[in-house]
Amino acid sequence: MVLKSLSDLKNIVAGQPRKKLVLAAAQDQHSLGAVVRAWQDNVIEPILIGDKEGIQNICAENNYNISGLRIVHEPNVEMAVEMSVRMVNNNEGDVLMKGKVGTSTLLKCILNKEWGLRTGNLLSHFALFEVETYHKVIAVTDVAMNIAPNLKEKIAIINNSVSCLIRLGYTMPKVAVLGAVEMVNENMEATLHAALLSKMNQRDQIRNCIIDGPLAFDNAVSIESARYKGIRSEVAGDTDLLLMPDIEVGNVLYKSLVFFARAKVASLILGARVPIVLTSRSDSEQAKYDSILLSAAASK
Ligand code: COD
Repeated sequence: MVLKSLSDLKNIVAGQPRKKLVLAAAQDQHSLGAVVRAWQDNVIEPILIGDKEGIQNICAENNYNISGLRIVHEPNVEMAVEMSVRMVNNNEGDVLMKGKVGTSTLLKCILNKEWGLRTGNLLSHFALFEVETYHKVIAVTDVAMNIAPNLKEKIAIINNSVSCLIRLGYTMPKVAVLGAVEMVNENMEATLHAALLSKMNQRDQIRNCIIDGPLAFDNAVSIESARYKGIRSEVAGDTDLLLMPDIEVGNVLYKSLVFFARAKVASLILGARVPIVLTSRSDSEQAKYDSILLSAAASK
């Protein structure tokens, strides 16, 4: 099974029990809009932590009906985030979501050694895109958390993403490790990592997926381009997951897909005790809603 569109996520969560979602610093219009919609669709049971008056004003102005929803009043943003993370740590939530708070504030709380959501695994960001010019949904990692992952970290990032794809119903997702070129160049570290990751996959040191690389972006997503360059690969042109060399390449690709290609996106932080919805402020309400669906589909 592969996802053809982000709306397929709805079929995965249909009939599952509602997941408890804790919205940290909930006084944010797009986040509240997405959460209320997912609540009305029976996907989640939200708990809103933040400035109660701010939350109620936003909901009143936008006609979001929140009667019956649990709101915990904590006007201080840092305290609201800490309280949210502690609740999830205490098994009171299945999913954590970022509201009106900076990304690094939330990430630092999640990484807190005493009351955060670490598991011993590397945490990594995972984004799923629906883009008209590709024949299925394509996942991209890591575009927002790990800045310049080394080889060991790239293995953990692949494992987090492959586990997530398998929970969504994939078997043996195809992973393209990106470089600027498809040949190994000893001066380009990304190509060296790619070759090692491919070999480790062939030797079953990285399992449950098919890895190939280095692949340049064109031959990762276009079979014509791969054929033209004479590349024989099971992954080329049919990639399910693109592994980025670093956060800059990843973040620029993410934003290019959204702003130039009008792609739809859903994203999560993986590797913590629960999936974390951490969309950026510029993401639409639809992206936040689709990310909530993804978190519900990915949570155990
Ligand atoms: N997974 C697990 N543990 C981690 C991770 C990770 N990905 N990153 C750091 N840790 C642990 C370290 O082992 C250490 O124990 C502790 O956390 C602190 O590590 P530092 O000092 O490297 O971490 P910080 O707090 O300075 O930075 C962690 C961030 C995630 C905030 C940092 O990596 C970062 O700023 N990433 C980019 C975030 C960003 O700006 N994204 C763009 C959004 S659009």
